[in-house]
Amino acid sequence: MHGQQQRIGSVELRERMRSARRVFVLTGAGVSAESGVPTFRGGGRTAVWKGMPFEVISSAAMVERDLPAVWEWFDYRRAALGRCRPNAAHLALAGWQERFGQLTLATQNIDGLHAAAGSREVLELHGSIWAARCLRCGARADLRELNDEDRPPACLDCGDPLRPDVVLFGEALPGDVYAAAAERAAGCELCFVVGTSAVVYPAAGLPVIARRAGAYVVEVNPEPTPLSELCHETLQGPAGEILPRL
Ligand code: BV8
Ligand code: ZN
Repeated sequence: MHGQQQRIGSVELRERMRSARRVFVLTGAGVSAESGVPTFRGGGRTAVWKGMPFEVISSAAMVERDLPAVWEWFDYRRAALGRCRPNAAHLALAGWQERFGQLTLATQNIDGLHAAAGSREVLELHGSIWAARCLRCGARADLRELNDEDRPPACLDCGDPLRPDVVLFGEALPGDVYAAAAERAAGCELCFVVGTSAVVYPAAGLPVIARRAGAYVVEVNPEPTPLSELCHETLQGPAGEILPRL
C-alpha cells in the first residue's frame, strides 16, 4: 500500500498523543528484530550459545570464570550487528523527538541502533556492545577504534584486561542511567513499552513506575507479556509496522 497508511490505536490514544508533552519509551530486543538482530526470548524459545543459555554466558560469574569465552560471545554478536541497519521502528522513535516536548528513550538493547537512527541521549540501561572497560581502572575504550586482536584486549591506560561494557546478569545497572530513566518514567504522561518480554529487572519495572505515577501505558508487541495486564492499551504486531502508524 502506498501513501499514508491507516492510523491505529484508540481514539483516546490519538488524543493523548496530541496533547502529551512528556513521553517515555522503553524498548527491548523486539524493536531490533526487523533489523535482523535475534531476540533472546519470544516465540516460545530462549537463546542458547555453544550449549549455554544466554543468562549463563552473559553473566557476572562468567566474566570471573572464562573472560575469553565472554569476549567470543560478544565478538560474534558484534560481527553480526555490523550488517544490521535501523528499521522503521527505530526511525519512527527518532522522529518522535520533534513531535513531543520531552521524549525519553530508554533501551535494554546494547546494539546502538537507536543512535544510528538519529535518536539523541538514549538511556542505554544495559550498556553498549561497542564499548569495553578495564577490569582494574575502569577506563573505557571504543571497540570501533581499538586495534587489539587479543582476547581479552588490554587497557591502554594500565594494561589490565578489558571486558565488554555491558550489564550482565547479576550486575548493577549504571546508577546514573537507571536513576535518570526512573525519574523520567515517574514524570511522564504517556509511556510506550516496545518489543520487550518485560521479564528482566529492574528495566521491566520502569513502566510500572510510570503507571503508578498516573501515565497512560501502551504496549507494542506481537505477543502478550507479564506487563500486558498493566497496560491501558496493547497494540499487537511488529514494532516496525505499528510505530510509524501512530
Ligand atoms: C541486577 C546485556 C542487582 C547483556 C542483559 C526481580 C525478580 C527476579 C529476578 C530479578 C529481579 N531483579 C533482578 C533480578 C535478576 C536479573 C533478572 O531480571 N532476571 C530475570 C531474567 C529473572 N536481573 C539482573 O541480573 C540485573 N541486575 O538485578 O543487579 C545488583 C545490584 C547491586 C549490585 C549487584 C547486583 C541485570 C540485568 C541485565 C542483563 N543484561 N543484556 C547481553 O545482551 O548479553 S539482559 C537481556 O535481556 C537482553 O540483552 C535485554 O537487554 C534484556 C531484556 O530482553 P528483551 O529486550 O525484553 O528481549 P527478549 O528477547 O526477552 O524479548 C523480545 C520481545 O520482543 C518478545 O516479547 C517478543 O514477542 C518481542 N518481539 C519480537 N519481534 C518483535 C517484537 N516486538 C516488536 N516488534 C517485533 N518485530
Ligand atoms: Zn586499566
